[in-house]
Amino acid sequence: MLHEFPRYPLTFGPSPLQHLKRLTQYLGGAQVWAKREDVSSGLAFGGNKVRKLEYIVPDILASGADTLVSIGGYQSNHTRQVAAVAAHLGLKARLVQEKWVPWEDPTNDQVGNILLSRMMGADSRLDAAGFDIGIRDSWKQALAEVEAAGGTPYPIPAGASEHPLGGLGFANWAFEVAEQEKQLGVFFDTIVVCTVTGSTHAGMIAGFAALEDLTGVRRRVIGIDASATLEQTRDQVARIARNTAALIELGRDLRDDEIQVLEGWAGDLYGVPVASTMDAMALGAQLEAMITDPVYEGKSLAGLIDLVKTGDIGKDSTVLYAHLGGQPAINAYHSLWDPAA
Ligand code: 5PA
Repeated sequence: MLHEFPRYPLTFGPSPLQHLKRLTQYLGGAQVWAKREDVSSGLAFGGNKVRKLEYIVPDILASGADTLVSIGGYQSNHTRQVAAVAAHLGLKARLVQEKWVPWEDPTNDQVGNILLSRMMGADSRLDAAGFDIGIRDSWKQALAEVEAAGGTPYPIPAGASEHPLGGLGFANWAFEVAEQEKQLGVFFDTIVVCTVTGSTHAGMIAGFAALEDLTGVRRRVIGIDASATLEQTRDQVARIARNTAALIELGRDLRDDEIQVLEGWAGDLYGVPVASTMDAMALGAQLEAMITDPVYEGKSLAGLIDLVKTGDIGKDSTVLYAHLGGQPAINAYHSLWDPAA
C-alpha cells in the first residue's frame, strides 16, 4: 500500500489548489482549477520531479551513493531538480544534457534550468544527441565514468520515469487531491496533465484507480502529449501505470479507458511551441498571471482550453489542471515575446 513507502519531504506540504476564475469566466465554464506543483517546494523552484524524488530519496540514502546521475535536454527541468535534491542532501550531481530540442537560440545551453543546475554545483555536460525518452548510452556512460573515478553513482533515468518507484509521487497526488476536495467542498471530475516520459500521468492513473475502488466514483484523467513521439509516450504511460498499480497493490488490471493520452497540442517537435501553445501561454499569463512554459505546460494548457471550448469537457465540469512547473525554461525562449522580433 502507498502509505507504507517511505517519503522524504522535499515539498512544503500539499501543493496549493487555485480556482482560475478569470480563465473560467473567459471559457464560460467548465470551472477550471489548478494544482500548483510549481510553487510547492523551496528547492530551486520545484516542480513535478521533486514530488517523484520524495519517494526515491530513501532508496538513494540507503544505497550509500555519493553522486546522482541523470539525463535530460539542455533545458531539462528534471535535471535541475535532481541538481537541487543533490545540493539539499549534500551529494554530487552528474547530468547529461542532450540537444533534445532544435531550438537554436544561443542562450539555450546557458540560461534558465541549466544555469540553475550549474549554480547548484552540478557537473552538467552537453551531448549532441537528439530527443528520446528511452534509456540512453550517454547516461550509462556517465554512470560508468562516475564509478571509474571512484564515486558511487545513483541512477535516475529521464524524468525519473523508468525508476521502479517513479510513479509513487503522483499516485499519492490523487489521495492528496481527494483530501483537499473534502476541505474545499469541490469535486474534480476531470484532471488534465502534461505527459512526456510518463510517470507523472501514470502515477495519477494508478492513484485515481485506487481511489475509485475505494469510493466507487469515476473521473477522467487526461494526459496531453507534449513529446510528439506519441506511441512511445503512450506505451510508457501504460507500462508505468500498470507497474505502479501493482506496486500499490491495486489488485486489478487497469481498464483501457483509464489510460488516455491525447494528441493534438504537441506540434511536430518536442520542445518547439506552436500557435496553440503561444495562445495558451498568453491566456494563462494575461488572465491569471499563471506562467507556463512552451515545452510542457503551455501545451497541456492549450489542450485543456480546446477540450473545454469543443465541449469534450462539459460546461458543468470541474476540471483540475496539474501545473507541473517548468518556468525557468522560458528564459531560453525570450525571443517568443521579443517586441522587436
Ligand atoms: C515535465 C517533464 P513526465 O515526464 O513525468 O511525463 O512529465 C512531463 C513534464 N511538465 C511536464 C514539466 C514542467 C516537466 O518538466 N520534464 C522532463 C525534463 O527533463 O524536464 C522529463 C522530461
